[in-house]
Amino acid sequence: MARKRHNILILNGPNLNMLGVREPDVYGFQSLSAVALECEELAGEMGFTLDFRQTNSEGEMVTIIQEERENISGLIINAGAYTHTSIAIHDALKLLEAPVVEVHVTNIYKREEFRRKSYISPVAQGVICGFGGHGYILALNALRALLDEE
Ligand code: DHK
Repeated sequence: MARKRHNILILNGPNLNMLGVREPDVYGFQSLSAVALECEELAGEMGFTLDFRQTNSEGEMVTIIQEERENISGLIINAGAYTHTSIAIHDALKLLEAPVVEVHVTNIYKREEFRRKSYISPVAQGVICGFGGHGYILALNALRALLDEE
């Protein structure tokens, strides 16, 4: 029987469009478009359809999650600073049946105290942080393993 083609959404929040430029000593030199290219290549090899997005707006993140909730087999989310503040994104993620993988470029537990609280983690299958842009690749591999189990 033919395998189902999985649609994966990678959703990035505020300031992640500035990767490579913003605090490179903290976030590294890799741009978000370079991360997107690597993810697209791997997703293609895995047979996934990938939608890679970024927005600076909390409301738009909520709208995207609502709109995509029935289309996606998995979500990788880096909500940027909204990770630490957004009950709205937390609530939107509860709409999903698909697994959610939370990603952060940096190790949020090694930084300021206010970054240690995540509103995403309680509604995520797992969390990957501290591996730079490679975290998104790790997240795609994690999703593939989860979807293979289905
Ligand atoms: C990205 C941000 O923009 C911060 O606000 C978070 C996260 C950490 C990251 O490491 O990818 O605190």
